[in-house]
Amino acid sequence: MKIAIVCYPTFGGSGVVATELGLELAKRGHEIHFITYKQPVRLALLNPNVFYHEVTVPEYPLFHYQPYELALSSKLVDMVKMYHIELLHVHYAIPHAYAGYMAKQILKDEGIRIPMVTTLHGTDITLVGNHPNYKSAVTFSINKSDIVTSVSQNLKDETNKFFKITKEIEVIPNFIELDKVEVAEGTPCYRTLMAKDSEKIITHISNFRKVKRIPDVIKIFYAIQKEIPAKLMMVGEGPEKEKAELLCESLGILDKVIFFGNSNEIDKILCFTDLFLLPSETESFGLAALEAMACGVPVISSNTGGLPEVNSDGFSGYLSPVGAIESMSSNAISILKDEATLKLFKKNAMEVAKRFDITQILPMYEAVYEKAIQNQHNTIL
Ligand code: GMT
Repeated sequence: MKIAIVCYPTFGGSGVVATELGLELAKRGHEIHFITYKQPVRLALLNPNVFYHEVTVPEYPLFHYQPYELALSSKLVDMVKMYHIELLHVHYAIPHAYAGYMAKQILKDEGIRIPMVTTLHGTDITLVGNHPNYKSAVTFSINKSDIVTSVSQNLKDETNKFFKITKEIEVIPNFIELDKVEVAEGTPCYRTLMAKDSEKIITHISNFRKVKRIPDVIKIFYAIQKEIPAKLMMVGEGPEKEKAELLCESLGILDKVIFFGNSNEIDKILCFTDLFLLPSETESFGLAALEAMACGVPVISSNTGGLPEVNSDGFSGYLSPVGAIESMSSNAISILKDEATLKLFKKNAMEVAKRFDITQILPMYEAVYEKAIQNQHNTIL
């Protein structure tokens, strides 16, 4: 199939999922065209089936806001015609589903029918899309998609609760490419670079937005290091980072916390990690938690959104109510306190991650694409 994938190219779950999905589809022989404003961070172009088309928005002094949706719609139309693309897969409703719908309409006017699959990722529904300024356009573009998928059952339920959705939403969970995870037995882990043998390594990875509850991460670590020698790896960039550094300083733990910034070496960091913290306010899925689990890292998380569908309470880690710092800290300590317990949780985490291996999930997307194309074909007939 010839598929156009529209996504956000930045560090962040939806862009990562879209990129990894496209690359895997390309490996299976599909022709994949990424269409976005910047080359996605995890996109490797050395594959004859992978194309990248940049959307540029010409600046004009009259515009206070540059019309990205317009440029994206036009680019989609042009690329569909030029490369004979058969299907649009847009990740994140805002504004991609809206721009995709416009492209479909323009193409229809020229006698070209193309189906659109929209994948909902979370913040496009729970945080941004729900805002009254966006709601009607988001509802419209979801309902006008040919097939809608969501990354968790919880996100499907939330979408149906907050929007008047007339379409059935199919749940296709996020995935991990277990083959690629560099923690195979015997791989060097460079643990000694980051901590002493006696210290446990705790990690948090996110885009440091308010929704990630960064102060909770630090407070949980503060409680852990009082009981167990430990270091905290803070990976990512975002608006809460500066405050996080100040909080570490005021708690007197700055020497135990390493702020990495954005990293393309997540697997390497997870390789020497003992425990992952994700106390988010909401999380439609929690891809970062799954990536940790795939590297055999147990997860202490909140029990919000889709996290209970990923992290198995008392098995791959523990779940606590949002903001329950004490419970998260004592659960973390209970995992880290002896080697046997830690080893068991590590093994369990990897076992749960196996359910989300790309080899299980990718055929679900292929089936959805085939259905969308077939339905389109039947409508024309
Ligand atoms: O919250 C983020 O880290 C970014 C955000 C995004 O839109 O890229 O992530 C959302 O999509 C991810 C991939 O499906 C999910 O794993 C995250 O849970 C979800 N974030 C939220 O729901 C807050």
